[in-house]
Amino acid sequence: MKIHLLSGFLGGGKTTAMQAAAKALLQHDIHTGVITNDQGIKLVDGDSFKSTGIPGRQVTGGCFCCNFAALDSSIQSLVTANNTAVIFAESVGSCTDIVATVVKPLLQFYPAAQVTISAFADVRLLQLMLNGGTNLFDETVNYIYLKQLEEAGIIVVNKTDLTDQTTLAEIKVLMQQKYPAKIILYQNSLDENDIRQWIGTVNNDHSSGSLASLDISYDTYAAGEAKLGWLDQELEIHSSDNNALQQAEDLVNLINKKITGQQYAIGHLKFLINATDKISFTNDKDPTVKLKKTPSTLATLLINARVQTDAENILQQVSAAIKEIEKIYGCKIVVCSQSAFQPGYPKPLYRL
Ligand SMILES: Nc1nc2c(ncn2[C@@H]2O[C@H](COP(=O)(O)OP(=O)(O)O)[C@@H](O)[C@H]2O)c(=O)[nH]1
Ligand SMILES: [Mg+2]
Repeated sequence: MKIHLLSGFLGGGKTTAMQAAAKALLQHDIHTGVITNDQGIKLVDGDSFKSTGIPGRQVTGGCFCCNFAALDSSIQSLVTANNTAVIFAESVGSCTDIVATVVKPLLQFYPAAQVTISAFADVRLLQLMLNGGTNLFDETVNYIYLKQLEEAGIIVVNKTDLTDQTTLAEIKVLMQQKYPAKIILYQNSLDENDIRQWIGTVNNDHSSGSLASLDISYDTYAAGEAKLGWLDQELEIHSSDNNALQQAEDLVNLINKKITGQQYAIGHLKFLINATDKISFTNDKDPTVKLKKTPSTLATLLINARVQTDAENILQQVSAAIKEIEKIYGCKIVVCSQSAFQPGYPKPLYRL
């Protein structure tokens, strides 16, 4: 069995890459599955995987390290149900210390398994981090970001299509200086050839047994996680004029506008409409989104927001956006479930 872990900060492109890789392997009849992970419970990524047909499990309510038993049972469940030979498992984007708390325990539980760890980094945020950190995020959040890169055997500098050749050349020099011993890939995860190259790289990587556990301050790590607010909300939009999808689209764009308007740094802001259409905003100035719309009296919307501010502040912005859309359109928006919190102090089950 192969277990390929994906780590790296929120919005780096983990889900995109693992979905593309799983799809590619399944097309070659290789039994592949994915495991998603989050501090929340209602997840855009987990739900959107259901509509892709890729066998998947979710570890919710905390990171892999604090929920190792749930990760283990997800692995076993995939193997029992689908005879899975290759598993991609994506850890929460605010989580680090994966080598000590996940890779090493996995190697003990599954000594015959190949375990790899790839840290994904959005090239644009990476550029800021390499140039002395960014004041976009708190320095404790920057600490987590750099620890994620430090411990991984493979670093995927992702979204290379969103930068220019000169900047990329500068980043390559800086990365080579900072991480001379690591395998570094420069990748566009929307490109099948790049995904094939990443699959080839993880396939051939047998170095995880020699990866070192991090020297890390859990107090700083916990402080960084606590800077990020988490809001998950399930909504129903009831439209008497058959315009529910237009209202969902406007609501999504308005929430993004309000949160960026407050200058809160976005880890990720994800939406799932009618359990199938996924919309994602990260830290750059993402454009507004346009959906294909059919007349409909009802639309469902799942919101996952991971943003650097108190969860209460995110909730306030979302609630204000809901009220505005209701007023403009005369529609009714019902909050079906809601969870707003800051992640707690990380308490790994194992640390080796
Ligand atoms: N242009 C571009 N966009 C990407 C790439 N990889 C991911 N994305 C987008 O970046 C956003 C965040 O990606 P996601 O996979 O959800 O990141 P995660 O939080 O690390 O799982 C999504 O809108 C993706 O479509 C890439 O290589 N190029
Ligand atoms: Mg993800």
